[in-house]
Amino acid sequence: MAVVFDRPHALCDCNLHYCPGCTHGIIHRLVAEVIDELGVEGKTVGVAPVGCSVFAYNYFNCDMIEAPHGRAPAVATGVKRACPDDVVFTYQGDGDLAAIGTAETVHAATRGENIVVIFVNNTTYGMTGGQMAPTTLPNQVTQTTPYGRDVNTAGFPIRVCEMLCTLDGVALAQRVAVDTVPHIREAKKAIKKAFQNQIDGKGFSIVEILSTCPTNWGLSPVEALDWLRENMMPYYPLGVYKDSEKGVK
Ligand SMILES: Cc1ncc(C[n+]2csc(CCOP(=O)(O)OP(=O)(O)O)c2C)c(N)n1
Ligand code: SF4
Repeated sequence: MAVVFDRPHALCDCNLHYCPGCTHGIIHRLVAEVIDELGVEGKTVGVAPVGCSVFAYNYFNCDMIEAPHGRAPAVATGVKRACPDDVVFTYQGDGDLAAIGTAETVHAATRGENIVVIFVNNTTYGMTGGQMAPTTLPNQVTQTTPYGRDVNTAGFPIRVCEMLCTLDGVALAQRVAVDTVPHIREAKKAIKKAFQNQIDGKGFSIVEILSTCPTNWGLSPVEALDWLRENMMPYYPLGVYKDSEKGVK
């Protein structure tokens, strides 16, 4: 019988620990499908973050390195410079990438490091219980903003793609989402383009993926997808912010 749907080879045959309705699992699958389709599993090195996706090093079949909190772009820089023929990607949450790892992210981007950054934005510190992240929306209730994020005291959320697209070293900055099948397809195309950019030596590519955290948002999986659409998408518009072939949005 013909197999029409299977686990990508680049994803290990094991159970993922993510909560029901968490979209980290979908994003893992998309990255693994791209690795399979580009035929680069044997020379791919992934860098796992601190956060819920820390166990990414158990889930991908390629070589994986665990980076200290926020330092994945620096670790990826070292790997890529030492082994330029390898295909190197980081997988990072918004607490990891846009809080403690802001400097590493901005400087790897402006240096035009030839790496792929998979940036999972769920507006919260998922693993540690739902504290405010740099991406938490204005008035969003979190463990550390029980009355909602007050921008007068906590500042405004960081729009990472909009910020990075101003840097000359960036080849691709695109924001996608994984809330619907068409969006999931678009997300995969963006991830594939980012990997292809690296193979073609084009420089730093970041794909920001709007993702859910039903557990810390206090919502069911379906409600979480609605919340993402209604609250995240207006603040974080989907689109290509920079494509070195086409310029800045
Ligand atoms: C140096 C350091 N600081 C803080 C922590 C605690 N910590 C672990 S995970 C995490 C938040 C991760 O949130 P995010 O990157 O948004 O990923 P998510 O869990 O939401 O996927 C924090 C603050 C740590 N492990 N190491
Ligand atoms: S805490 Fe949130 S981000 Fe972490 S696995 Fe659960 S739903 Fe996903």
